[in-house]
Amino acid sequence: MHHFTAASDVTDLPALLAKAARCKADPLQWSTLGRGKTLGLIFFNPSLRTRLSTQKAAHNLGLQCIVMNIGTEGWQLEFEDGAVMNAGTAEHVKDAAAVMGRYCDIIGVRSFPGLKDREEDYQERVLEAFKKYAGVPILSLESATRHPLQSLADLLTIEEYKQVERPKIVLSWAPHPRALPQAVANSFAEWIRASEYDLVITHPEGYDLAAPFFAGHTVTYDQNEALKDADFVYVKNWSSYRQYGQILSQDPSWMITEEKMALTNQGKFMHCLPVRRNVIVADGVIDSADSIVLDQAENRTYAAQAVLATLLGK
Ligand code: AN0
Ligand code: CP
Repeated sequence: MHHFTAASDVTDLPALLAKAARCKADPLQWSTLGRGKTLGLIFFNPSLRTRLSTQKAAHNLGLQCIVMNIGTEGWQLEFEDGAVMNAGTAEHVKDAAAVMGRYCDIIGVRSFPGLKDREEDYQERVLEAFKKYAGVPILSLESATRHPLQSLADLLTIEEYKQVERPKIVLSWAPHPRALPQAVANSFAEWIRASEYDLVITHPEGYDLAAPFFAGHTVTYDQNEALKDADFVYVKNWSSYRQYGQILSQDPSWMITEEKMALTNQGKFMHCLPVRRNVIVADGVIDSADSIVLDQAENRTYAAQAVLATLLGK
């Protein structure tokens, strides 16, 4: 594995999950693996979990970490090849990424989509530029279209809680007042496929994910039908892919309530956080014994640790 930006970067997913579980069982077992090496984490967007869990994972491996809020504290970057830079942008990503590659052995990048230009977002312009110019492995901290560290932690959590070999896993859209990326939902669907589980995706009309992400999964506009007998209910808002970046529905009946969870097989409630309480999910659900959101957040550390260890050659 050279970069970690999508499920397809992983050659042996069961082995990576096993490695994450080993990291959780004994977090300091490879505490000198990263000695003398530097992980750079750069953020074009806010973060709580990704920022803290990835730093904690680095600490557990003896890896030094430097963090920069590049979106607010860095020079405004140019991404256009051959641009005449006589306007707003102060530095070309060609130079910025190459410089960071001289300071860091691995670079983590968080870069959300603009949600205006679908082609530009789905080409992963920022992530691809860092891959091209940094000269070191690139770790996605959530890109325009994917959030692989989240998905790996989600899978680890499902492995911990599943009671049958092939649990019923549901991904449900829920309402949100702002336009959010499709990245978490895309990635969850992609990683569930990579682990050869079945997935039922439910959302209102117009919210279909891009075809490569929902391919092979069941899609229904009937949320109650989807929730029936579910073992895991993964909830997330995303904006429309088809009418790109738009909010087509704020229908409050899609919020996950105790009544809806009663349709499931005492299903576990999952969300990547941050979550808007009583918009996405009722307090009674997220605060219930069947909510595993804190386990997901905790597992972010061990997902990141397994990935960093792999990038360091372990
Ligand atoms: C982001 C998103 O939906 O992609 C980050 C989630 C981990 N969420 C928000 O912006 C609220
Ligand atoms: N789940 C997640 O990635 O959270 P942050 O945006 O706070 O990092």
